[in-house]
Amino acid sequence: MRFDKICVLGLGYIGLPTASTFAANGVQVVGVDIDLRIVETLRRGEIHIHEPGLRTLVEAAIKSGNLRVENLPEEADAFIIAVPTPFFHDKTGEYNGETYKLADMRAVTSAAEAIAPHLRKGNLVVLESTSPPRTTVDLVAPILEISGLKAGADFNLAYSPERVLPGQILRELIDNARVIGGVTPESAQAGYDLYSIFVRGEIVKTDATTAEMVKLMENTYRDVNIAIANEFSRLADRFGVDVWEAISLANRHPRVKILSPGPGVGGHCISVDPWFLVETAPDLTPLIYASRQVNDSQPHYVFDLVQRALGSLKGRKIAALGLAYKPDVDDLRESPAVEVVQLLQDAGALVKAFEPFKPVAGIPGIDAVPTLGESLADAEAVILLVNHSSLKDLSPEKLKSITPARILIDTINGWGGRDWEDAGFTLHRLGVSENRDNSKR
Ligand code: SAJ
Repeated sequence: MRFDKICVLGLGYIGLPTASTFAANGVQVVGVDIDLRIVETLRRGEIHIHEPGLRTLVEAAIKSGNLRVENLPEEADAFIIAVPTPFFHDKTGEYNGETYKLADMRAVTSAAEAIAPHLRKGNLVVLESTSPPRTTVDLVAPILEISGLKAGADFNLAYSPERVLPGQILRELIDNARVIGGVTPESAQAGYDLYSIFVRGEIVKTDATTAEMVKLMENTYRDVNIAIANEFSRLADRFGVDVWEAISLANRHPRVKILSPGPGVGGHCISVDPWFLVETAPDLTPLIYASRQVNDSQPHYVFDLVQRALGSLKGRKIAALGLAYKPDVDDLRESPAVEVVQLLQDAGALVKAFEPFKPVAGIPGIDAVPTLGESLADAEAVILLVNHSSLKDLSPEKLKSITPARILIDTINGWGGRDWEDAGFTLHRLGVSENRDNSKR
């Protein structure tokens, strides 16, 4: 199948790189976003998200004339839906007395409704947004069929999850293996033809619901594995063990690969997607549910660690380093670091937070300062919340020269393995017991 012109709906972390990469490969792309500020920003040649290499790619795509940015879709050979699927913050489901989160599919619904009037025979529509199982067949197909055309017969419909890692999106978009699930084998083939334009990794065809499950299984697998790492950090703390040492030793086993504990699981994917499985089958997902509970409670565990280190928090001056949901990205969505800061503030601490990738963080109620120096200047304790390269590379000498604080709390193993004590600091680390008795273990 030939694709001369495509419409990409949703110009966020996935849609914008995807649209620009198609444009860079000679396809006429209409990038669509309902947010007029995003449309205007892109038309000015600027971008609204931080992702290495993205600015250059978008600029080139727009300059070449291959990428045009609009706020409504138009006729095209293919449509890609890459809109957010968060969960509702104001409503939940319930099963056996336990509450669970519900996917907010309104953006997918609106995108499909916006495509329907422009749909023609022979078109391909691909849903990329992470969605609960059966969304493509049960939600998207019926909306598109309002056009009078039949999914799988008159037009092709497929689900293809994105799997790119924020921070490495441009490379992974091209190199990662890609799954294309069609509502019919012909739809899967059409999806295959579309992504073959730029994907160098293997493209594997399947049905739409399998592809949806694959995506949810990948992120849920990671969530469950991070949950066990977080639980290990709590156990190590109780038993006087250094969890980082224990993990590195366990990982020498040829079939063990324990992930890293930390202040919790954030971002718009791993902390959200497992709920899509719980929501659709709460009776079958006790493990997934429990893992979500462990990871969601990890910021509280970190808060307890700070309290153990400092005693009463009221009026204490704390520098919080890092607010992003993970290292070396600017994304603050569902960030456990933000939650830790909020918990500290609620307990009366005077927190000055510094996020190197978003110096003016703009989170209501959080005092984010624009420089590291400002955050540290009058602090009595410093808490490392995100392993950003620039923060974990701070040496004891450097830190000593810019802060009077001598208490350090490392929630992410950024500062382990250095001689902080010689420099006059006391270092508290997540998953490393305060009461380690080296003589008897
Ligand atoms: N985290 C830990 N310990 C770890 C690894 C991660 O606490 O050992 C935390 C991170 O700090 C972060 C969260 O988990 O808060 C998620 O980070 P991540 O790097 O694991 O994943 P994301 O959300 O940035 O991207 C994931 C990826 N999925 C998998 O690795 C299975 C990516 O490939 C997906 O494309 C992306 O979700 C998505 O969009 O779904």
